[in-house]
Amino acid sequence: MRFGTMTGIEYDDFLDLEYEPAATDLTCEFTIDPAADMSMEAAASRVASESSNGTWAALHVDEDELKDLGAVACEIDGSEITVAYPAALFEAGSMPQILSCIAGNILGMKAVDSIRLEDCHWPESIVSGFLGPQFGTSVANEKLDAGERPVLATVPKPKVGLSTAAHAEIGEEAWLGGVDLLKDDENLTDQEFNPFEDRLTESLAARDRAQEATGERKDYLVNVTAETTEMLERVDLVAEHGGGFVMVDVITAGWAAVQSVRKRCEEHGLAIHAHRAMHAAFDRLEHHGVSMRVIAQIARLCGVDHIHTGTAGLGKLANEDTPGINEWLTGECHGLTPVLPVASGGLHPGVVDQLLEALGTDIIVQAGGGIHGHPDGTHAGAKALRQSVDASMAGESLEDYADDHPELATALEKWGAE
Ligand code: CAP
Ligand code: MG
Repeated sequence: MRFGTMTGIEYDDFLDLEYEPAATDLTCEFTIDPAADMSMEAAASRVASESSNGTWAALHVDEDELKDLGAVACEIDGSEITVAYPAALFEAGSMPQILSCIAGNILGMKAVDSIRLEDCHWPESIVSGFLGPQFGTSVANEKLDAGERPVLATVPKPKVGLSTAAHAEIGEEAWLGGVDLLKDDENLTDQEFNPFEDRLTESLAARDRAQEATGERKDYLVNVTAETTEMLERVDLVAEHGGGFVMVDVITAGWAAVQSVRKRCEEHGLAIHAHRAMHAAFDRLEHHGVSMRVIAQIARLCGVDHIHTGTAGLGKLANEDTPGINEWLTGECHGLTPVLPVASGGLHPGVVDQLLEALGTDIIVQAGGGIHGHPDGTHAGAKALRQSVDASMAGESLEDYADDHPELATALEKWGAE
């Protein structure tokens, strides 16, 4: 590579616009806005330097020992730059170590007014260090009976405050009405009003009754998120009590913890549902941070089976339309199992046809308020959601289908069919 000046290793040594990334490199695309006194070239070389093995001062070291570990800023296209990292820079299977390089100090450098990690291209040597998903999209039929339709999930509302009994009862109503999965809300873990183990056992008992009554497999995404040792104990409890899934809030828990949960879930054959609270701290700003696309890639490598990716603009949350994200989650990546995307946030039966049109049917459709806010309650709300999916799968308009499906008719009256 380009080291070898008499003055030591300097920023310039990390820029080489002639360099063609090797198949073994981790290639990252950033959008940058250089500081006022900086050219694109100067800023790009500083990004490559600080995120690999350079620093602000020229270093006088044995260059031969270091030359294979420097990143190269190898392309500048408008405000977009590409940086190629040699795989040897990274510890196999450590997501924290990789992120400390490619999404670390550089996000706060004075050399750039803003910088956003937009996309990564992962080489096989790095991918093979991670477990990846255990089940991924196959949960729809390996653990549930969704067939060709999307998997349906619900999260009881209010988010917190329901007693254990009320929570399990709402779950049972929703399962009986036609959803496959009950999910805890992100801020429900192990509080006094609804302790973890009580909720787990009562909800799984309700699940068993609903399975018996409907003849369909159902399951519970119980939120195990906690300090890591505690979280792993909760994972063990889920297995002990016969659950098939756990839910982890992956960003607040941290990727190292997610990797630990993934290993433990392998022992028990449990699938991992990834909620992504706090992702907007990284991906909401258009010009700074880390894109949801990269967060989804990280989640897949770390081994989650489902992850929330937004609702194609049809829901309640901003910044939820990341083009190509679901394709990346399900596309080929050195043999990684595909992840099932979850559409959630402000969904109701009236938007399901458009949602499936936009995102396809290999997804989880999750609704909280859009089920429990139904004028006739949770059971009717779950039926209405399932009816809207059945109508969409059959290619019928929601309004026509509602003619002889009263629960859907009421939902459309309440929220409209957009
Ligand atoms: C949905 C939800 C989810 C959000 C997360 C909520 O409830 O439970 O946490 O969907 O957003 O509390 O808002 P509603 P995302 O169905 O009642 O909106 O999936 O974008 O990460
Ligand atoms: Mg929630």
